[in-house]
Amino acid sequence: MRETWRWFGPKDIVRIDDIVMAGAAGVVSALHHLPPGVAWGDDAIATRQAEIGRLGSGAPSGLTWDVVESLPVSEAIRQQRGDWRDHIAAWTRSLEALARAGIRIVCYNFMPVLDWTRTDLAWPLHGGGTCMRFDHVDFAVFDLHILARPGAAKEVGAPLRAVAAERFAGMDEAARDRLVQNIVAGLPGGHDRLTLADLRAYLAAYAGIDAARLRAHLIDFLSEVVPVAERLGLRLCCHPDDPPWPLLGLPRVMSTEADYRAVLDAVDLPANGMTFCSGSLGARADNDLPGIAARLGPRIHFVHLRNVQREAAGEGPGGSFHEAAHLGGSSDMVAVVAALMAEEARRRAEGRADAEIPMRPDHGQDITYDLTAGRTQPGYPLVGRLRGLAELRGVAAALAHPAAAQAG
Ligand code: DNO
Repeated sequence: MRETWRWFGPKDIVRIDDIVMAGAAGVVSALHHLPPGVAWGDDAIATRQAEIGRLGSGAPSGLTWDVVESLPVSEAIRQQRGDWRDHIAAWTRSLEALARAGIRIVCYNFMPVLDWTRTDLAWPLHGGGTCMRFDHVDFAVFDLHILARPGAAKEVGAPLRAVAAERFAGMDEAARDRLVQNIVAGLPGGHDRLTLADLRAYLAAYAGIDAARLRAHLIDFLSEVVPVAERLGLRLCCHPDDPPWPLLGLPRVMSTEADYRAVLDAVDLPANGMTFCSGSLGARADNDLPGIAARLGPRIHFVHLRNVQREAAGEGPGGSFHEAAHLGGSSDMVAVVAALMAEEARRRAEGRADAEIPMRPDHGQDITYDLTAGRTQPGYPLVGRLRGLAELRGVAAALAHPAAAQAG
């Protein structure tokens, strides 16, 4: 796999020099300053490519911008309201500009309103490090008592309602505020921090949109953009829902293998692909990660590798989890890497030009120097990701080595 590293642009706490020292070959980035619905221009893309291409000293970095993450899909497109047709046209123009710049892989997601969601951005670990965590009780506290969403009480089961009520009663104002901030935090470099009022307005807008309808909107969108991508030689790859189940009564339709199968089959072209994110998919015990990598392999255009520890075994979708070390946690990362490498070998045998799949170490725990003031960037610390990349690189090197068979 081609080792890449997510970089949020010049505002990122990690420098291009750091990425080179981490040993990555390519960069994953986006024009985070441009809002969804606006077409990306040639100049802005070229500027980001130039930033990626040089070290702090001005010398060439040797890095290239390999993957766009994300080309944002607007709420108008997801809901098919307002300017949604113009937004699809803008998305298509962005694809054309990216193709002119030689950038071929484009990741996006179709999660309504909230992208990745955690209740704690700095959960303490043994030894002093921290990680991100999703606590299903805290989330129910937010839903039932802070957002006070109409309908929440009907959806949340009685036992969880009771635990949530008790926890809410024990939280002071500061703890409640922190929970709100964590849930609506958004990505570093992004501008999608929401207020509770924004969130309520979005939820109201989704009143008539169930999972079937959202999936139909996704398929409508893909029916327009995938043929364009195919013609331009680009590969689109939808990121899974994180966590992979509905939140706040909002539908989520890219959470399981069956979800992907439905959407990949509906617009059955190679350009319609998947971002295989082991961390997002791995939050559900019923997602068979190596099996998904094998069965959907030909359509995997980009890979995120990270691990989660599911905390309540057998609880099914909706339970708590935290972000483990890359080789720790509930998912068998070696089996995942092996399945992805088998897919690469299959592509090489077929003569596919895209045999090497770009992967990035996704998220990381905050460890050592990540814990110093000014080094915090939720999910995207330097040292934690460096550790993850180094471990994954070791797995890949070992699996590729002839001595691996001998080691048994
Ligand atoms: C979180 C990320 C996601 C991802 C988008 C892709 O850290 O994995 O926010 O970038 O969902 O569109």
